[in-house]
Amino acid sequence: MNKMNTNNKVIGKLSGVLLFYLFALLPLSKAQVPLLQNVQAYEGMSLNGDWHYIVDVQEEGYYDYRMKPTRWGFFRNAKPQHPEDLIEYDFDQSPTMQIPSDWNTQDERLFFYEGTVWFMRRFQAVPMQDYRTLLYFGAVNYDCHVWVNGKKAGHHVGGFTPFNFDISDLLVDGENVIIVKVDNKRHAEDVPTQIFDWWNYGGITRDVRLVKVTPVYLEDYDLHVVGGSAADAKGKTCTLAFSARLNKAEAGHKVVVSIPELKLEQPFTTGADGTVSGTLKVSRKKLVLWSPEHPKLYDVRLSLDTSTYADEIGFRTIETRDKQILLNGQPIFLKGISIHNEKPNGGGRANSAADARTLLSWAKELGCNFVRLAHYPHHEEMVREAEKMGILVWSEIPVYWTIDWANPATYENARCQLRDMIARDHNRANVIIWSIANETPHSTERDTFLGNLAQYARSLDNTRLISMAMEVTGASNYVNRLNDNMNKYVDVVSFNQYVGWYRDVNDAPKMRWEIPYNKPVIISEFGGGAKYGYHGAKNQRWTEEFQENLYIQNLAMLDKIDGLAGTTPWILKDFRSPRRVLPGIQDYYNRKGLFSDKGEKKKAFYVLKQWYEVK
Ligand code: GCB
Repeated sequence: MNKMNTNNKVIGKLSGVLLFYLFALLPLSKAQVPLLQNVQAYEGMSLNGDWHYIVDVQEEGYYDYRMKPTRWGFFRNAKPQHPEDLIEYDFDQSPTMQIPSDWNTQDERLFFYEGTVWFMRRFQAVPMQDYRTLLYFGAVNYDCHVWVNGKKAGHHVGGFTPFNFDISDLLVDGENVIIVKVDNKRHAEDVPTQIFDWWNYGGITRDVRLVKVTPVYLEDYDLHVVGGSAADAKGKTCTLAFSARLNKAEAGHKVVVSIPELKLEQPFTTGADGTVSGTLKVSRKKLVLWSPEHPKLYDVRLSLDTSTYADEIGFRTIETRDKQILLNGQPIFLKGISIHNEKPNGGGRANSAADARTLLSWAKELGCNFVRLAHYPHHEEMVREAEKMGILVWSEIPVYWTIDWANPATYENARCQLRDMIARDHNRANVIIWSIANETPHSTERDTFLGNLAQYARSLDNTRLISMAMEVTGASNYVNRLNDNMNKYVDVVSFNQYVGWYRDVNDAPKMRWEIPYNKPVIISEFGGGAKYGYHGAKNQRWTEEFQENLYIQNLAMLDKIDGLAGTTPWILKDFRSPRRVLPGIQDYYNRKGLFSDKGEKKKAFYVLKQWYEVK
């Protein structure tokens, strides 16, 4: 018996719960719809598991020999009908790969591969009146086309944000086939661009689900506590702001939000544009605010007409006052660490709550109350687990290094990634910073691009802080000046600096930092490489002692920065990068981790931990 038959049996059982609504005769459309808020609350069926795959180096399954998209592509999942038929592929005879995953660590032939791989799986569907079906992908890196039963469902670009298609009209009664073409080739106009310092893991890297929704559903909702808590603390009541949007502009739908523990329940009725908004009042004494020390989440029920969905939402305020960051009205020092979304043991994309818990528990052990999820939106579970563990989050889009600033399509790509990052996580109390870029070279085009992104982020969410990892533009006489036109758009001024690694560690005590903006400062990166277990003198590069000394010198230097409100050293764990080729030391790992790729602690870990203990 092949593996796909086994899967079909399991799915067949599950399909009893999932019945699909079919409009067999309606015209077929490409059906990407805005991201569904809190997909986890919906009934559905996981499409994780074994998918057949075909490696397609020349995109034989997509283009004809004149490089024109072909009607006869692999998405047809064709089978010979007659003995003489020529069909040069067969998904059912091709190997299977566990999804979600990156192909680089699943098939050793694909370790360095950057190109196209096709995936196929089947599932059973049974038609049912009154529901629609969304096909949801947590993330696919990088460019993907999706077909259901040979018909195009849609196309998506961007490797780290979720997306969903309404595939109701493409489903058939009985066996259905999904085919996904994934291409992770790099291009200068992409986001990220052609070069970046992390592994370009390809594939369907996050969960795939079928999601059952009513024809009119709650596409998005937001619930947060209003205002700075400094102001609220004086009053007797707090205000919670609620807003929601249906997938259709229809008036007269009843939306009820309730928080049983606070005995709050409030109905709203949608206007002609299909939205609602309003406030709920709660006694200040009763409302327990979310904080790292007490990461309180409330069970929240949201109902639309006759359906009810559950979420867990925390309430906190975040604001800046001069050079301070205030959480719930109180100054906070952000004891952070940068993290890549890579598995804790060895490489590979992290793709589960268990991976997230391990990485975050290491950050906790270090004494962190904050993590920088670099350089792209991480798995949703990283954010959710961090929220439960009381860890604040900086979340970022991969506008990294030298983006094609003047290209409108590149801007549109970055804008969509920003939109979907915010769409997914804007109800998570622990997310306090949206970061729009990392180490970008100064130019007028870049300022326009990033200025527009910053304004767009604020228009989507004005309840959080905006930042980006900047660079100091050079030091003369040991004076480092931060001079970036983007200063006016950000709430928090952040920059990366590598004294001790890309310049001499002995410069550290002499360094002065001039940051001419009355805003809090985060050092979003510093650090240096060490190979775990390699010991020697403190001036011997790659030893743990070298890295330890670098941390000692840097922390003493940072302590002198006026307005320092936090730091996220680079980085929690050694991570794979094609730029790091030194044999015997790097072996394709960036070795700046405080933990090795296998999770062993290096000496510098204890230096930072001690510093955080007294911060
Ligand atoms: C940086 C980048 C980061 C690199 C790091 C390094 O400034 O932001 O992505 O991995 O330096 O190790 O050089």
